[in-house]
Amino acid sequence: MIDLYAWGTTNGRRALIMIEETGLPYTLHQIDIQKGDQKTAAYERINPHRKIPALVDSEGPGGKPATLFESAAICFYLAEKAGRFLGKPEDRPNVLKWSIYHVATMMPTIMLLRGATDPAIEARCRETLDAMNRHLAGRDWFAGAYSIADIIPFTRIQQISHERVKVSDYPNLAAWLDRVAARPAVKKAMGRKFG
Ligand SMILES: N[C@@H](CCC(=O)N[C@@H](CS)C(=O)NCC(=O)O)C(=O)O
Repeated sequence: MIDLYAWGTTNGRRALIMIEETGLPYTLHQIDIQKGDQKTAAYERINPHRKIPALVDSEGPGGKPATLFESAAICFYLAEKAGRFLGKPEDRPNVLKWSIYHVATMMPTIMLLRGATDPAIEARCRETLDAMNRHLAGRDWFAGAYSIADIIPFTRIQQISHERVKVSDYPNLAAWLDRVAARPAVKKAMGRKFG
């Protein structure tokens, strides 16, 4: 049995998209971060950092329970468990490098954009979006077939809302966003109501 603890934020929906894509059965536990559900002693035992999402798999490797936090780690774990979305062996290095790029470089940069008026921050964000846009020229997905390298960045790119820095200025990235958004599992996860 898989228990997913989440709320309807970019990080929460990332895990939700991933589990919907795998088709694995799961139970969703809504952790209302506005109410402070993430700060209970019971939840703290699952994630000492008191953030969503988290996942508990009662049948982890070797039949033993596995507990995960960090949405990208949850994506890697579920992809491995389902045996999908990690790419063919020849695509694996690209799945790995783009997944880590999104977590370690793209996300911390794009997160600075919210309400930013500093031209240096805007320039850094444009540089990141431009790198992804150039990579996606002539490609449907980041690394071969649709994979976690597409699932991991989706919610972060989708929530960009800035007066001057716009995804629509990056046509390959915008087209990729539409392709991911059109997937049934993504629609289901994005449409899930919280609260
Ligand atoms: N890097 C973490 C970030 C987790 C995170 O910041 N979660 C936020 C919601 S998106 C949260 O739980 N906030 C509640 C709080 O800070 O108290 C991940 O990807 O899972």
